[in-house]
Amino acid sequence: QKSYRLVVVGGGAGGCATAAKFASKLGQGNVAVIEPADMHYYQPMWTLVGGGMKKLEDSGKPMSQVLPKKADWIKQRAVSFEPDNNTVMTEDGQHIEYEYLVVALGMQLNYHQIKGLPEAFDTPGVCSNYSTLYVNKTLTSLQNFRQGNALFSFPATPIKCAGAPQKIMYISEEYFRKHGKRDKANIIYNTSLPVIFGIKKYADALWEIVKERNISVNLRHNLIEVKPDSKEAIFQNLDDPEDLKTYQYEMLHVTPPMSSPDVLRQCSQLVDAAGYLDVNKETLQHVRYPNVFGLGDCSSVPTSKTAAAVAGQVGVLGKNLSLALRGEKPRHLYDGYTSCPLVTGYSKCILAEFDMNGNPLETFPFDQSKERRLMFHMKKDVMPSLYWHAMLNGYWEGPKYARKLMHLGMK
Ligand code: FAD
Ligand code: UQ1
Repeated sequence: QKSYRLVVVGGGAGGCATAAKFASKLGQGNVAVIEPADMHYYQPMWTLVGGGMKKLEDSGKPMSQVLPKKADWIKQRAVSFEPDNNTVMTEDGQHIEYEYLVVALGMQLNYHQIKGLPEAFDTPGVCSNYSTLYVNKTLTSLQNFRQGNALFSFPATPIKCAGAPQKIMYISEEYFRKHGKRDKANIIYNTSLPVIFGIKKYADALWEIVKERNISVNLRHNLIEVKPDSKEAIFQNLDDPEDLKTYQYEMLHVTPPMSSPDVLRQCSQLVDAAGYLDVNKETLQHVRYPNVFGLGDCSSVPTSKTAAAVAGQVGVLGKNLSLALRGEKPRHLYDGYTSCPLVTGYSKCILAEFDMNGNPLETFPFDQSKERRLMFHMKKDVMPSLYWHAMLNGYWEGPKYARKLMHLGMK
């Protein structure tokens, strides 16, 4: 049995950044990261991979290169938590004991909840930017597209990066135009949500874009089945569950239902009713176990789940955990900042930034609901280095100070 001052479960965006902060602070042998994956992926790049603007290989680095050298990497899947005994169990039967625990497990993709998946991914035209297994098929589907419906789905669960299901649709629309087959494509966005986007300011801008670009949007439509033999996708009307609608597809981009990871959901002491790690939404400390903190997609914080949100949380969690390690109470508060760069094609982007209450919280002193080339370059060319070099080393805590600086002297 091993014992650490700090154990971090999950070495993704939030776990890696947090481990980096504390591995240097607490020193060799005091911090462990439990993470089974060989590769660490910068997932926000997958939108661009699907559109052929980046390669899948560009989005990943070996886990061994990104996790902090001063932390012990336990290359195992966590299989259960015993918060009353300060212990995490791993798949190979190790009991890892901690003084403090940080949970950063991300989200689980549940493709299997759609009938016909994942098998239909082996057939033409079915793709998904959300997984390394299927993201390359998005570009192939665009290349092989002849004529018919290009369908884009959004599931009836919370998801990470709620803009991504439609970003690839705008990219596809431009792809078809560039390759002379726009008039052969009927582009349809079928979303489970009652809105095109959760924040009105950006939703208004997006409605203008879909109108202008002749894209059909159907609200409250939930993908429940894929029939690859007949190339049909079946959607349920969420306002009238008996009402099922069949759409033929030439291309179908699936955003899967998602949930908190099973390993977490199974530990009732740690989670809320929805299965997410039950933390105080401002301090990120667990509501029942003061030596447990959590951040990122697996937490109950009611903000839109993004890497940008994780960046802000890394700062707050870092400061509060430092206080806790010295026996003091957490007092730093997360403002709910999150951001979604809504890529609308091969050169433009709306940079949505907002807080937990759905109010815009924009960094730049201009209207970010307008499509801009500058924001596209920030997303494509600046963000990846910011992520790999600053964020994962614990140095990027979101654009809070940049925003304050740029808004100096303004209302
Ligand atoms: P993750 O980074 O997903 O890390 C979770 C880690 O936990 C993984 O390394 C996993 O291997 C590990 N793990 C899982 N199970 C176990 C287990 N049992 N034991 C131990 N470890 C385990 N965000 C933005 O800010 N901007 C964007 O433009 C954007 N676009 C996106 C586009 C797509 C297509 C996708 C998929 C995501 C996008 N995101 C974007 C969201 C962003 O990637 C996530 O919000 C972010 O990675 C969340 O960080 P996390 O640390 O919570 O989880
Ligand atoms: C951000 O901080 C971040 O995390 C590294 C992202 O994830 C890739 C983002 O997409 C965005 C937009 C931000 C916010 C950063 C700035 C400079 C506005």
